[in-house]
Parts: sequence; C-alpha cells; structure tokens
Amino acid sequence: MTSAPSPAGCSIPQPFVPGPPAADRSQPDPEELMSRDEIEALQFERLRWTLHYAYENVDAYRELFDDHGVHPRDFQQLEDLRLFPYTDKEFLRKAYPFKSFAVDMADIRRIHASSGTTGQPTVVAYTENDLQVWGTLVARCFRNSGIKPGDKVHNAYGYGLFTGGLGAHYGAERLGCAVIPMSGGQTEKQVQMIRDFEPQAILCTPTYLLTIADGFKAMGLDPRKTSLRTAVLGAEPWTEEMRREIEQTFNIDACDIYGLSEVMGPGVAGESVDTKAGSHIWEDHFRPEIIDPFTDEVLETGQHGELVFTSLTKEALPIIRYRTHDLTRLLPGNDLPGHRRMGRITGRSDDMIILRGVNLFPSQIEELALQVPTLSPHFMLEITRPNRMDQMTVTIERRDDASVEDATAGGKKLQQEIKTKIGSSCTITIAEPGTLARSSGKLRRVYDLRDGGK
Ligand code: DLL
Repeated sequence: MTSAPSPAGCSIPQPFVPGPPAADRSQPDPEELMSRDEIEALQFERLRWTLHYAYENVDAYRELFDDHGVHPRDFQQLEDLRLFPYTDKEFLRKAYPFKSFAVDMADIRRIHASSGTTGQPTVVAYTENDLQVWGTLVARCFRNSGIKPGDKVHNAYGYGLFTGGLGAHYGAERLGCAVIPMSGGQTEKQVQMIRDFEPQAILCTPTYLLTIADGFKAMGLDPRKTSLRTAVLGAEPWTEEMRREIEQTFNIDACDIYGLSEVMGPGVAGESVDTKAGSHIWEDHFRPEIIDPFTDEVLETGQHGELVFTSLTKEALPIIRYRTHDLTRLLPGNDLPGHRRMGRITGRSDDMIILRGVNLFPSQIEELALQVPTLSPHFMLEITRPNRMDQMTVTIERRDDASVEDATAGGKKLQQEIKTKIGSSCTITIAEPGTLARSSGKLRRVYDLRDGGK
C-alpha cells in the first residue's frame, strides 16, 4: 500500500490517497461497488489511522481520550470504536476558532462555519485532500441521483460560510457538469435563469424549491414545463409527501442529499434515483452508528435513534463519534451493498416539540398536511402557554385552487388527523396563499413562544 504524506505527522501513515477523478465520470468509483466485508476491512484500517492521528495532533482529543482512560492502541477490532467517548458541538465550540484543527494553517485550504443560532459558530476546515474527497463524494451523490456529466446544474444552495453552496458547486464540477452558481434568494432571477439557461438539474433546500415554484406561478409560468429533470435536495428535514409534491409540481425526480458541516458538509450520504429508498452513507469515508439519545447505548441496524459519525480519512478536522442530534435509522445497503443507507431524518433531538407531554416534530405535521388536497405545504407552528397550558397553532395556507370553505374543511380534517395520529390537540388557522414567510435556504417552521420564546 502506498502512503500519502500527511500534512501533520502521525505514527501510522495515512491509508488514503485520493486518486485523480475517474476518467469516465459517469462510472461509479471502485469503493462504491465494494462488498460489505471489503468496506469493513477498509473502515478498520482507516479508523485505526484516524484514532491515532486525532490523538497525536489535536490536544482536545488527547485530553478527552486520556480522561476517558482509552488509547488508540485499544482499537483492535471495529466494535472497539465503542470504547471511545462521544463528541458534540460543545466539544468543537470549546476549541473555537481553530484549536480543533489537526494541521498547521499552511495546510488548510478552506474554512467554513455553521450558522450557530445560539452561541459561537462551529468552525470547520479542509486540507487539499479533504476538499478532493468532498468533491468526489458530492459527485457520487449527484451521479446516483441522476445528474450526468455534461448537464447544466443550477445551484441555489447559499454560497458563503454555509457548506451547501460551495460543497455542491465543487461536487457538480467534479462530476463534469457546468455549474450555474446562483446561491439562494432573488427568486425572480432564479426563474429567469432557469428559463434562459435551461439547466437539467437544480440543487437547493426542498422548501426553497417550493418558493421557486411560487416564482414561476407568479410570472404566469408552468413549472412543469422547464428543462429541469432532477432536483437534489437537502439541508433540512423533508418527507415522502413533500417529495411527491415537488416531483408533481416540476415534473422531475427529487432525491435527498444529507450532510453536516462538522462531518464534511453536503454529500455524507446521497440517494439513488433508481430506488429513492434512503441515502447511501459513503462508508469508505464515514463510520455511522445509531445510539439511544437518552442512554447513549449503541443500537442495531434498523433501530431508530441518534446518528453518530466518525470520519475515516479527514485530515484538517478529524471527527470521532460525533453526535449529530439527527434522528433516523440505518438500513442495510441495497443496490450498493457495502454502504448502508439512512432513513429520512424525522427531526433533531434538540428540535423536538414537547406539547403537554407529547413529543412531536414538524415533519409529522408536514406529512399529514400534505395528505389534505386543499392545503398547501406552506405552514408554521406557533407554541404558546396561555394559563400554563401548552397550545399549538398550525397556520397553513390554502391551495390556490381551493375555496376558503374547502380549505377550512381541510383544516378540520388536519386537526383530527393530528389528534389521532400524533395525540396532540391544536388550533388550525387557514392563511391566504402567499402570505406566510418563504425560505431561501433552511426554513424555520417552529416558533416556540413559551417561556418568552426562543
Ligand atoms: O446543511 C449541509 C448540507 C447542505 C446538506 C446542503 C445537504 C445539502 P449544516 O448547516 O451544518 O450542514 O446543517 C446540518 O442539517 O445535522 C440536519 O439536521 C440537517 N440536514 C442536512 N441534510 C438533511 C437532509 C448542511 N437531507 C444539519 N434531511 C443536519 C434532513 C438534513 N435534515
């Protein structure tokens, strides 16, 4: 095996050498086609490297492992990953801004940061190799989702510190596409560029694609009659009902893409257009685990819980057992047997609404609302506590073509469904089409005004 010089030293040579892009970019990378046994053998070798590398190059990991009484030498088989402690956003925040980096700044080529609605943002970084891997994995996602080399790709993920814009951009370039770097916002301009440049694919959040659909309709245009064939959507939770809505609105295939800045950015996992059955996690670069978020116990493939990731090849910012707070389950690989899939993210453990003792996520409301034909996918949830009793109001727009009476009847139906399927009482307010706030990126659906609001 050849070993790549690591930017910072490690007693074990970096087992991963990024190769040149595949000559024929429409073909899978060899690692994509590996069997489960081959992937696990690779994971073992790369995990061993990562644990040593993190311990030897990041003080915070060394202290954490030492406090936990564990040493990278203790990793003797894949299951031994459980011996190592979890990390989380707080672990990275304490190292703000650059103390979690494992290499000198001279070896860093890019820095991103998460928005950080509370407290300090989390800072993430990439070496040259890291950027190559990122581009390769995003390209894999796009190819599996049906984008082809030579396609024009309209990228409406936000450019900037957010990893969505640039992450998607370089992935599409690596696949051999012509990227139109639109970023989010300026919806009329988005519509114009889609009409004039005739892209085959669009990349954005699912709720922003709905905003773009509104833009088409406002200009008297039919979104089903564009050049678009494929959308690769992510960065926020969305449901199967939302997929159907988007596919029908634009007459396209819509696939999921998942990722988070701390682990890499978009492209940690991506969905195949042939199966549309959950995103393949690229297990040659990330080892996923599902844990019980309350007991921290590791769960079996198929069980619901919190997704945890360990990076296998990252150089600038190795990630060990990072708790994402995203709730989902792992599924066995299907068309790519070496790479397990993840189910849809049902919500984040820290975004769960507890309403009079009942736990609920906005995605459950989305699922039910979209089954009522007179109601649109545009809704928001407001939680208040008058007289010390939790109260949820769902404000939802009626569809353009539904009368106020029909939408009101639809609202009653939704209220009953929420009561029977979720177990929560709520008030439904029907809003006029186009009156609720639209997103140009991640949409905020929940306004919790209890305890003064957050
Ligand atoms: O949102 C990276 C990304 C950009 C993914 C573009 C896909 C497309 P962050 O801003 O760090 O990174 O936010 C990460 O967003 O922990 C999830 O809670 C949520 N998320 C990302 N993708 C999905 C998805 C980017 N496909 C956080 N489904 C994650 C549900 C998602 N939630």
